[in-house]
Amino acid sequence: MLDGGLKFYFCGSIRGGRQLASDYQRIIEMLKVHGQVLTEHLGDDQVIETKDRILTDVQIHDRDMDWVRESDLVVAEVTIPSLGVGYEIGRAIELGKPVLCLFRSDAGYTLSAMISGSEGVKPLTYESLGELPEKIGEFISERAPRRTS
Ligand code: 6K6
Repeated sequence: MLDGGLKFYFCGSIRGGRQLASDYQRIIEMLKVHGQVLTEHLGDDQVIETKDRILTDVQIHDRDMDWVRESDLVVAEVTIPSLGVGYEIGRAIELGKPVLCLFRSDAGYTLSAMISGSEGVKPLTYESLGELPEKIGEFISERAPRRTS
């Protein structure tokens, strides 16, 4: 682990649809057991509706990309198709970030081949949130950057 603990960038749909917002909140809580979540607001409709609404799209994009650069690991909930989440995943791969993509099998969506077929991501299909703490722990053990000193 790096000095100061792990930093996660969590991705989840906003303009793509907020039907799974409460699940995003649960996943963010699971990540917080292991470190800091830079995008904690993604589980909270009220913060998104108020605080982020006052930012321009350019400010949102630039702030979020700074956080992707700062993060050690990216965890994306990809069940609801979202252009923003797909974009963040692609940029994170190019930046060499480990990316875990969580896809819920029973929600009636189909995952894009550009995510499930990408070598740059670890895809994980799940049926219930209860499966995730263990799987997230495994991803962190396998892929988290380690202190060299
Ligand atoms: C509120 C209502 C509409 O727009 C807002 C404020 N927008 C955003 N605030 C924070 N992060 C955002 C915003 N729009 C996109 N993002 C980033 O893209 C988040 O990190 C999400 O992971 C992803 C969501 O993309 P869309 O395409 O579903 O919005």
